[in-house]
Amino acid sequence: MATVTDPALTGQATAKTAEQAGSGERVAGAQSPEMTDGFHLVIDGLKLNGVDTIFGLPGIPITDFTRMAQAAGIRVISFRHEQNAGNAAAIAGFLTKKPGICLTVSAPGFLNGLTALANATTNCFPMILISGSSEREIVDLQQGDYEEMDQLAIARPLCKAAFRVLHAEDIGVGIARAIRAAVSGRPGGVYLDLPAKLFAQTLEAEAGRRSLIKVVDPAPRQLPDAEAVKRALELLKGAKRPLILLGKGAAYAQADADIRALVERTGIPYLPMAMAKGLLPDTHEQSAAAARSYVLPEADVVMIVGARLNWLLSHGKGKTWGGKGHKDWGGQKFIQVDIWPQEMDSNVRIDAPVVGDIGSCVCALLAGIGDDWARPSAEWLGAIAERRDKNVAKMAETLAKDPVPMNFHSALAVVRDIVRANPDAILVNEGANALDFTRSIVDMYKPRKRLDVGTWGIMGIGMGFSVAAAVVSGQQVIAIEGDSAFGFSGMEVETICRYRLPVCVVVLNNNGVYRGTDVNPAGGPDVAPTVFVKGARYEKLMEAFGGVGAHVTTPAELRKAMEEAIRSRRPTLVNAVIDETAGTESGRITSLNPQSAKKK
Ligand SMILES: Cc1ncc(C[n+]2csc(CCOP(=O)(O)OP(=O)(O)O)c2C)c(N)n1
Ligand SMILES: [Mg+2]
Repeated sequence: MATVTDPALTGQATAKTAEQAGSGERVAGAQSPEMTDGFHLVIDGLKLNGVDTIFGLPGIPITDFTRMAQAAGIRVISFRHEQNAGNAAAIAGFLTKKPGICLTVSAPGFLNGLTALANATTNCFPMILISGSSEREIVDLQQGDYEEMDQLAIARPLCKAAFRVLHAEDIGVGIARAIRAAVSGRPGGVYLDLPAKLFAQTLEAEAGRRSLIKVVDPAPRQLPDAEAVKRALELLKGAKRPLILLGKGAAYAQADADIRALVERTGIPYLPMAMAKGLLPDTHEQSAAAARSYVLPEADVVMIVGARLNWLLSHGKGKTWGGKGHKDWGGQKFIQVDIWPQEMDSNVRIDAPVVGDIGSCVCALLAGIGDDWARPSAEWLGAIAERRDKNVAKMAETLAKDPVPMNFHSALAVVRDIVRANPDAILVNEGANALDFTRSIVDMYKPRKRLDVGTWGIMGIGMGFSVAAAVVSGQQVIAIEGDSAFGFSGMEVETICRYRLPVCVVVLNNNGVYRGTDVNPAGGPDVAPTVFVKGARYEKLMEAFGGVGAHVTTPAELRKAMEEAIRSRRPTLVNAVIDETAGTESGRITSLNPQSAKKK
């Protein structure tokens, strides 16, 4: 007898007969070959490669796909906007070293997901954006199909690789190529285009099974050259004022113990980039974070591990690094550890490039360091400690104040305590002042616990990152959000409530972008472009979907609301009203705003 159960509903992805697959005439049961189709081959191909979660948003042509994937045991997390699903996939990729999958409909859904794909590529997060698309021949002749768009061409310049599958027989190869492209070498975003017609194509199940590929060793280790390691260690050994810079590539590598050993066995002071915070606890005695403006120009040899000398590090030159003018180099020599050879010399000369995956490189460096490495001079360490202690004491004084109204510092002093008491919680952070103050005030204690706006300083990652962090880790998530930043993805509080995720969102509400005090220079009825509705009740958004809302105006109230959120693990939004005059333009990057030549 032919199988009559709908495979989609039994969780068995490939159990179709020719008649179910729509081959027309009823075939004599025993002889009819088991059939499969594009839907099931994609699901089987993903499952074969360990994909257990898809972040997406249904619609033509992928609605049935989401149902079948769920029936087949894949967790399908459905969002309210594709950009948030894309951001979720990207950060799932960062946290797990496996490509995060985002699934969208054609044209507008695809475009909504594309910002996240481009952002993932910029940040070296492995993700695959899978979008349904319209019919090739109609798109190519521009005959006006439903949601017509040449998606592959549009995606290609914005991601690491882009593929399209036209035949069911090629689904296995398409998925394998997408996975390899996303996670091997320098990770990034990959686009996989699946035209509507592909899903319904049928194939004999056995042939389908044989066409799938389980990718062997998707991110092969890349061992550094022994000469390169030797060159780097010689340079480091000769340093008088060495410094180590850790980037999010180092966090991604999941080589936590070796990275810590490298820092501790050399005794070299280190600076963590924002998402590398917690690789070693921020309270570590070798952290030079509180003396950043001293160590960057003063260091003579800097070893960069999984970070890039981009704008976030002032391109490795200019005044920040002790150069006279903004294009002038300081006197440092650089060792750079990175998987991508072309990263070297991107901004300044790299004297000792070490190319390979971070884990292998750090391992090789450790082997070369041995046990008798001479620690940096007491003079260098002492000078750093002096500045650090002074800055820490100054900050402690500011944090101890209890101004009315509450400001960034007094609110974040509470968040700092809560994170210290819950070091496994994942902190998501976006905004301008809300970002900068959180990064400098809130210490992280464990690797990959701080997720933020990354290389682009992009707003809108908040709720997508929060959902994914909770889903893939099961840990409590604390999202510290500027009120503007929150607005970019705020509707996903419904998603947080729907999946009952342990996410505590804290909106640092200063009534606007940077602050809430700007006035309309023309004096008309419109408020200034940076100003929002005063006293907005963001907490009610969470309440609307069954979560917990809290409106707080003091540090004590904030502490109570956050503690309760963490104790209950219920979706919570704390609307923390802070002084609307407290922020500065663009936070710490005011200087990037162009100045008008015309006098005001
Ligand atoms: C996608 C995107 N759009 C716009 C911006 C510009 N931008 C930078 S920070 C920010 C919001 C700052 O306000 P808020 O989140 O309330 O933080 P605050 O400084 O007030 O604490 C905006 C709109 C951006 N970085 N990304
Ligand atoms: Mg604000």
